[in-house]
Amino acid sequence: MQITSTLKYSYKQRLITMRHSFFILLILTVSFSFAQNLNINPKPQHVVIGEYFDTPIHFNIKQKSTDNATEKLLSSFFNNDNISGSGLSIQIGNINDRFSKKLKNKVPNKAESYHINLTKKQISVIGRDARGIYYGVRTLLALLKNAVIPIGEISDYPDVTARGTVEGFYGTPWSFQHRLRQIDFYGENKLNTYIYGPKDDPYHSSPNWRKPYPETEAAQIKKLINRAKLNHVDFVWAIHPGKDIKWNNEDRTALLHKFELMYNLGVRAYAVFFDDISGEGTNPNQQADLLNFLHTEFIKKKKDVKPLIMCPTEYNKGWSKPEGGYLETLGKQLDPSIRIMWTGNTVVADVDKETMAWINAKINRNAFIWWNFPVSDYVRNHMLLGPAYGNGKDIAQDLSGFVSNPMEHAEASKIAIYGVADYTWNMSEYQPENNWKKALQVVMPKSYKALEVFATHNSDLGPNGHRYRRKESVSFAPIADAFLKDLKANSTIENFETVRKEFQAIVEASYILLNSTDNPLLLEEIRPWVEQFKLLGQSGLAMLNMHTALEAQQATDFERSYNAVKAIKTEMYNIDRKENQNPYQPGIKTATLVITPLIDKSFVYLTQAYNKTFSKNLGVEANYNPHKLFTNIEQLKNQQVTLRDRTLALNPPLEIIRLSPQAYFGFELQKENRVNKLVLQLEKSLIYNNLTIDISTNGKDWSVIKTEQKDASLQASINTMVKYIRIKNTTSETLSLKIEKFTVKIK
Ligand code: LOG
Repeated sequence: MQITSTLKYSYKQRLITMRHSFFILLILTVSFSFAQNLNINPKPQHVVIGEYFDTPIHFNIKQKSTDNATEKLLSSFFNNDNISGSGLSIQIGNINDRFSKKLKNKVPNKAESYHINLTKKQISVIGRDARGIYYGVRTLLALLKNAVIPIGEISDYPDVTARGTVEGFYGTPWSFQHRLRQIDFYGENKLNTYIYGPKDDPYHSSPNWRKPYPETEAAQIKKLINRAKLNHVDFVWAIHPGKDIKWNNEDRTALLHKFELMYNLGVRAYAVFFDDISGEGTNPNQQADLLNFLHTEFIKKKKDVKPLIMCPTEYNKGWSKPEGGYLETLGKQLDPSIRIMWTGNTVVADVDKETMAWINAKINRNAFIWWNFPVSDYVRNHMLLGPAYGNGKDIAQDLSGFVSNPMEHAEASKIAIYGVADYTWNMSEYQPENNWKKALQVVMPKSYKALEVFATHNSDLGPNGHRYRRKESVSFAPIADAFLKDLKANSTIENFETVRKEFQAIVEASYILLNSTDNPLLLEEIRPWVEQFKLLGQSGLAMLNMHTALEAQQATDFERSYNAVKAIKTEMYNIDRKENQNPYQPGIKTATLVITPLIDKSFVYLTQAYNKTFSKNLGVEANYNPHKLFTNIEQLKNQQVTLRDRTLALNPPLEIIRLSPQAYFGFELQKENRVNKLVLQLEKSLIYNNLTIDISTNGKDWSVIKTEQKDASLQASINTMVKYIRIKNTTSETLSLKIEKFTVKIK
């Protein structure tokens, strides 16, 4: 009996369990697919929803404990047209408000969290704190924009405490208008941090960090802070005093005074950056001392100011001196509340569990990640429009913050920032590609398909000093490979039509973008690249015509298409010489990883095949740079050199370069060449006397040449045949230098 009943029981139990799990499975499937379609960025942590009902026209809103920001947000949606006493009841408030009594246990016990309960009769939005309410309302409004509302619940909170951006790049700082748009975008996507630290704002860095902002700039900062408040974004004002700071009372007071001035403008969160400096300012004991002073004399006294954030001088593992000391000193001495930034294993890097374990152990706290993506200040001729990917999805517990350093192109940077919002909110579920596709729709609601074609082929950086690369043209790459293989094997090109369609798509997408109206500011930023992209597509089509003509043995057709490719290349060259003429990486490069090499290689191959068949001698010269960098400095090894109008230039690195004794950098020419004027310009001219300029024809026997100091630069008139030319540290000490310009003229 006993046994039977157990059996019966367990059978029944099993049935129940089976039914139960079927039910759960159903809910999961529904909620999963629905959560996918909820179209909420960042993706909420927990969503359980079943069926849904039509979104009503009228709502009856009751709000408690909402702040200014939330009220303003609500009034952007609810107005006299859709508010009515008989409408769908919506209650909004925090865990202490009476209406939330039954539901408050469902609000996750985390900062900035919220819970939304949705029934046909009523929607409740409960936030743990003011920001939680605000985020709950953000989610609510996203739901109400759809034609149907789900029944169920959403419990949500961010994984990372501080999430956002650091405007920390070199180059033209964002405009006031762009900054306003950025801050709104952060609010929309639940990012809570904007660190203001553009390297080229004179009042952020030396020597003007001591001075107050002029009236216009001050007024704008005030407005930005107000806008940030309305979006629940912390406006963190950063100062970069390390280039010329003196460790004395006068400068300490000057810093405190500047903090006070910024406080008066409304700043309630501060950062101090010591990156990319040399000399006095790099001393960790002094840095810690100063920050602790600011902590006690300012942060603690004010009471309404957030903990300090600092960027160390050794801000990545590659630069932390092997003998150690710097980071450990900060770790030990800095007040535990002060957050320390970190870019990872190198300047530009993606971070993972190991990265975090290494740095966190050194600094006795969780590092605050400064992610150098999509910043393009060291590859200014490229547009970085690909997905934000590569960081570990298991490091949420190891961070005190995560901010992205974007491009000087604010609007274009939103594509990556949209991803950062999702990644930092719900890390383990982050899907870079899906997120990226949604981001394209957000920045260009109408022309997003054209933008996708463009962005697909404009994401890599090309070779660069930081060795950071991104995937590009991912699904097209194997097609391009197969095309070239068939072409070279002289066999039928299987992918011909697919390649033609891609070139066609490139041309069409470019026309659509160039004439799009859905985001004029974005178009303004990308326009020269799109023009270049259009021409590239057209050159691809002409290249294919060369192939068709060759197959058909049509010499006239072949030569016309050949000339067309060359003419289009000339047009592209002209754009490259006209647009975006910055002194670092001037010009406009597009689709450099897959499409451009495909066209260039095919062009050469087809021309050679034609020359052979028709005994002709059409040129295939590509205009590439045959000269190389010549150095024994690891930090510089991947830095690129550019040849323009017979001037060979080292692309100036943005960071401080360390030259140990005997270290050198210079050029190796393709062959012996008459070389003329050499110019070396460093940020600090004091150390020119410690350097020699040597030349050689074989790389073994060197002669030192005469130099002169002129216009704050070191110059030499060489006027002789050389193959190697180098700048060398002849002292017995390591020199730190910031190279602003290094060029030689080649005859
Ligand atoms: C600078 C930053 C610059 C970035 C990329 C940090 C902490 N500092 O090499 O201003 O935008 O790299 O070039 C940096 O990353 N120096």
